[in-house]
Order: sequence, then C-alpha cells, then structure tokens
Amino acid sequence: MKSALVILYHREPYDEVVVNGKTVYRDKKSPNGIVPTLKTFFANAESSTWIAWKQITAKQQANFEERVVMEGGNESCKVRRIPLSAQQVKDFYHITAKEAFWPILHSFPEHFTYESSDWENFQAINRLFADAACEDAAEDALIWIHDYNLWLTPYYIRQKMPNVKIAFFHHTPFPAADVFNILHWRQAIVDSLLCCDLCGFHIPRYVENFVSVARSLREVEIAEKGPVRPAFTPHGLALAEPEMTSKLTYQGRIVHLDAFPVGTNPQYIADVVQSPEVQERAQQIRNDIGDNKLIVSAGRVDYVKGAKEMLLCYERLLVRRPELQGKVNLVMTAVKAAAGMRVYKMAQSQIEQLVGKINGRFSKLNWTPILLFTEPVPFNDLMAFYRTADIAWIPPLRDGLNLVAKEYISAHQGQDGVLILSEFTGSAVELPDAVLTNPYSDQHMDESIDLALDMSPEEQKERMQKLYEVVQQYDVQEWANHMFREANATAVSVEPALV
Ligand code: GDG
Repeated sequence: MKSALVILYHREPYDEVVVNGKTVYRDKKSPNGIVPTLKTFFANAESSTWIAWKQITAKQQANFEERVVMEGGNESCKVRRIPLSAQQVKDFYHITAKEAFWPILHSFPEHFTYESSDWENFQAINRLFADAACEDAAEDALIWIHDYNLWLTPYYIRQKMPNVKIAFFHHTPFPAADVFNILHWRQAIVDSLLCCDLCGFHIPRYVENFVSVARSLREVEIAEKGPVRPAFTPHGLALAEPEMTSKLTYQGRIVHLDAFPVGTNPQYIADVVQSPEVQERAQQIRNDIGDNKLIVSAGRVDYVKGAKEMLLCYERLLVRRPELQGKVNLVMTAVKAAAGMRVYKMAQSQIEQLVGKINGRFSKLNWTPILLFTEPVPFNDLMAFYRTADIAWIPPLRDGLNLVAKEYISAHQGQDGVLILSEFTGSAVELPDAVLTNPYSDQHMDESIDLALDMSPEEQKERMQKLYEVVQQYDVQEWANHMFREANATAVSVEPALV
C-alpha cells in the first residue's frame, strides 16, 4: 500500500529495545520534543511512511530489516530505515553538514570549511532518501522533509513525482544572501528548495533571507507579500521583520513560503513539574541552595549557543557585585556532542576550562559558583531545575529558535521566574516580554543579568504571564497543524492564480 503521508526526519520515531532476544520498536521514553507530535500525524494517517537513517556495520547489512513496524502499530504505518555505514554518517552528518553547512546557516563564516566536505556523498545520501520516499509515496502524497541535511531531496523527488506535495521545514536559521552564497553548492540547494510546494522557517526574517538568496541566484518573482502575523514582533528587535513574502513563482510553479516556529508541549511539562517526584526533587534543590538565586542554562555544546559569552558575563558579575559571591548558583548543562564531531571539541574544552577557571577563582568550602553537566541530565531532573530556577539564561549568538526558553516558561506556568533570551534566537521574535539581550555586547549582557537578578516578583509575574500565553497558544501541536493546513492548501501551478 502506498503512503499518503511520508515524513523524512533524521531521527527514528522509536526506541529499539531487545525483549527476550527479539528486537522491538517501542514508543520513545521521553515524550518531549517534536517526535511525539509528528508521530501522532504519522500514526493517524490512513497510510504513512517515516524515513530515517540508521548506522549499521557491514556484518549487520545482510540481515538488515529496512522496514519496521512499531510495537502496537499496523502495516499501513511503517518506519523505513536507510542503512548507512559509519563512514557515510561521518562524512554526511559530522563533517559536510556540521563543518560546512552549520557555520553558514548560523552566520559563522569563519568556521566554514569545505575542503573536508564530501558533496558527492551528500548528494548520494539525499538521493537514497528521495528514492525511498518515491517508492513509498502515493502519486498525490504529502512528503514532509526536515532540515538542511536533506536539502537536495526535494529536487530528486520532484524529478520522479511531479504531483506529490513537498513541504520542507528548516529547524536552523536561514542566513542573509551574502553569507549563504559563500556555499559554492548554493545553486543546487536553492534549485532543490524551489521544487517544494511549501518551504517553512521558524520566523519571517529567515523567509526574507531565503527570498533574497533565491532572487540573487534565479529569476524568481515575488507573487505575494504582506505584514507578518501578530505572533511575530514586527519592529525593534535584531531579528524583527515587518513584512514577509508568502509566495514566489518560478518556472511556472508557486513556492509557498511561511514562518511557523516550533512549539513545546506546555501541558505535558506542567504535568511533569507538578508530579510528586519532580516536586520533591525541586524541594531538595531548594533546600540545598537555601535563599540563593538559582540560574539555569541548558543545551548542547555548540559554539553558536553563546556559552562562552555567558560564562564570561557570570565571571564579571561575581567581580562587579562581590556581595553575590556565595549567594548565586549557575547550573549548566552543556551536553557533549557525538564522538565524531570534531568541530565541537574546541567549544567543549573552552566551556570546561572557563568553568574550571571561575570555580577555581571564586569557590568557597560550602559554595561552588557553577555546577556543570556534560552528560544529559534526566528529563525530570531538568524540569526540577527549570522549576526551581529564578532565572533561565539563554544567550545564543545564533539559534534557529530555542526550545529551552519555551520549556522554562512552561515549567513556571506564568507564576514567577525570569527568562534572559538572546535577541539572536528565533524565539525572541515571539517572546518580546523576556529580558532580551545582545550576547555580542558585554555591557548589554551585564545589564540583562542585573535586571533579571533584581526584578520584583510583580514584574516577573506580569512578564511570565504574557510569555506563558504565547507558549500555550503556539504549542507543538499548533506548529504541526499549521504545516498540514498550509501544505494541503498549496496550489501547485501558477496558472490558476493568473486566471
Ligand atoms: C534545533 C535548532 C530549534 C538540553 N539539555 C538537556 C536536555 N536538553 C534539551 C532541551 C531541549 C533540547 O535539548 C534543545 O533544544 P533547542 O531548541 O534549544 O536546540 P537544538 O537541539 O539545537 O535544536 C533549534 C530546534 O532544532 C527545533 O526546531 O529550536 O534552534 O538548533 O528540548 O530540553 N534534555 C535533557 N537533559 C539535558 O541535560 N533530558
């Protein structure tokens, strides 16, 4: 049976577990993130395929099951795994994607290295995904592709299937044309994105950046442009944009463009935070630190996330306001990257060195200024830290969106807490009531942490209530609904619009 819905996402939607010697594919342990929401659509479609990659050894190749059905699922809803060798994964994911595309997407051209990239391998893997999608998709299927690792799949799919609907979502920022065009594969990438029916981004600025890239390379026409939706701040912020293009025409086709930021699951987070286990954990943390101010910072090790800038600001704080020594605690998760990602080694050692330096300089027998985790903290513990923390500090130099901001807001349910959020995260455009900060400015960073530490409970509540409303309204379900609504409404050819 052909699939009406095909999702291409690099992560598999299940946990692989061995029970009595037999492999079963179970629901993921953590219901956080976008996978559970995507999976609802996947499971509820009449027929669907989820395509991901799976690293295997040469020995596993012979008995590799490409299609699997999840425990409790049925045959009309299957997961298809593209088998890749360790070398293919390394070249595709750890090197070409992370050393060439990632720095450009995040406007860090100084980190861009193309000599190590294997474009042919990138093309080949994208073709494998596209071929698998075409094999499984019905003629009028909706194919939803996620992220820049699969930039070329729309092109390969469109060659074979002119009538399927292709929707593509970027989880990263999309940079300005003068940065994007550093990529010398830019034309192939843009040609592929112009094969989509719907090209989605988190915020209007990224849409406009894509439009300027497309116009710099191809003769595309802007067919529709208007004021941004009320969900986005139109003026006054680093990433604000008053107007957004919603339709381009190119070679007789319409390419719909849209900004719809990923949400979180506020109800689930509220339930976890209210559970006796998390309440008890939160109480323990509070007992441990007494009346101290607790600051939380969570994320992966990545030079784009601004951890260095935050740590330097924290060090300055302890010097500028020595009365805070012994009175403030920073809990930081900087989850280390997979072993093959050499690009993150330097970022990780920089964080570890700075934390060591600050702790070495200020620690007292009964107080350590920073508690650093480099392994992922269990989800419930993270929620307990969010709930207890007086401040969440989110300082990226660049971030497509940033879900930690929305998770922290959800954990506080409009009651209290302060969110310090970099203006260079996509979420800042949705969350103007946060304490917005510019991580490129020491002075601005210093002012923001001071403001957060000194904020009255009344102001905290006022800001957090507004932030919570946004997070509840634009949750992860709304994000996926928006995509399906808009993708299903797309018109394929230019002609009907011209009549
Ligand atoms: C990409 C884009 C965009 C963090 N530390 C721990 C932990 N986390 C979880 C958080 C959150 C997730 O990791 C991080 O999400 P982000 O959105 O901040 O960032 P990326 O991973 O870079 O994701 C980003 C996103 O895609 C969605 O489109 O927002 O801009 O870069 O959920 O809670 N989770 C656990 N322990 C930790 O120590 N369990």
